[in-house]
Amino acid sequence: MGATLAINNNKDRIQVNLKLSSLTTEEVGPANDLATILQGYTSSTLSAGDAHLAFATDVDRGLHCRPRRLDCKYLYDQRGSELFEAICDLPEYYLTRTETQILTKVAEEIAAETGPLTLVELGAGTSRKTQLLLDAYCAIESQPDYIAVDVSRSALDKGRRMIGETLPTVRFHPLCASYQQAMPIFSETGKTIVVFLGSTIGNFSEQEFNVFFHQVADNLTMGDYVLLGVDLHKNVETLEAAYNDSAGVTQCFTRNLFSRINRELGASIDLNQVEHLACYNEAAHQIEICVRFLESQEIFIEPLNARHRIEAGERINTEISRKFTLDGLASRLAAFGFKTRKVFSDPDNLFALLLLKRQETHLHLE
Ligand code: AVI
Repeated sequence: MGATLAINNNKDRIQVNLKLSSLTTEEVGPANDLATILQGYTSSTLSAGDAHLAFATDVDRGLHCRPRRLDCKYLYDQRGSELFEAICDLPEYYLTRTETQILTKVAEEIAAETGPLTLVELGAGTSRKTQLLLDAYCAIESQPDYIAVDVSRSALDKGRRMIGETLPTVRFHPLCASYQQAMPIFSETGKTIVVFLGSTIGNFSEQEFNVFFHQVADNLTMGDYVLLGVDLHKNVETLEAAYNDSAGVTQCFTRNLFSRINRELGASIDLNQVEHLACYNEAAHQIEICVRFLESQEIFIEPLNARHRIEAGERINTEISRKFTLDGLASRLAAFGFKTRKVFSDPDNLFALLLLKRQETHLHLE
């Protein structure tokens, strides 16, 4: 089964999905030369010029919205990715630490449950935590394929160097792309586990969550897996401390988005007058992060020659981080064709890893 995909062509994609849906992943087998497929694939993702214009357009659109908002994916330029890595090491940011503890314990069990396969990680960053998983797959497979997907090329480069040093038998394939751009590759990778760690799913709105799982289900084949990291409900103090750290790294991370707008879009926002706020909305079970402008300022978007006046006291939303309960999640995921095979948590139930298996055929004809 050598499915050749015209990846930007919905009709072709549907045809391939129809073919794949009648097979299990064991029957499909891995693509012969993943590196070659990925090379062709990368050239179809956004060019630098297109990406710059998309950034300008998205910022302009978000500033026209009420309440004003910016897409959190733009937090992760090179500086933002470095700051996020620093956040992961903060004492208040229990998420990474706890997820790492869980992974350390259960990586072998996950590999034993799934057997050898291709790992595709969405939002891989520098692949730090994933090393634990890759290590377990190296024990059951001589040269596991690992596709690291991220919008930050610098993070992917760092990950490639690290994995090259620590796990040289892993075939590391960096893919600088958004999740949506990367998903059609799932049908080219044979038996697959999609790894989505860090509770990044919490940064999606309800609607984005549904679209995401719909697309993941559509692009996977029966018998494929998803490993999902989720942050769980807990007390407000712990949650708010994680997003208002005493060293001020999260404030720098949020402000960096505005400094990126200055750098890349020709604006001249005074960052000292931009305050980071992070509060837990108990009814919505989500941390809400925004900036408050301490004095009125103009945001100029040079590529579009657009101007936005932000008044003193006005807020611009930059991120939500939703928190989950296990019961609610498993039943919601079942609706997309995912059976929860295993749930792993820490003794304090701060965080959980869900191992999901793609079940019945799920055809979606647009
Ligand atoms: C990437 N994501 C899961 C982080 C979170 O916890 O929602 C992003 C973050 N923003 C501020 N601190 C961490």
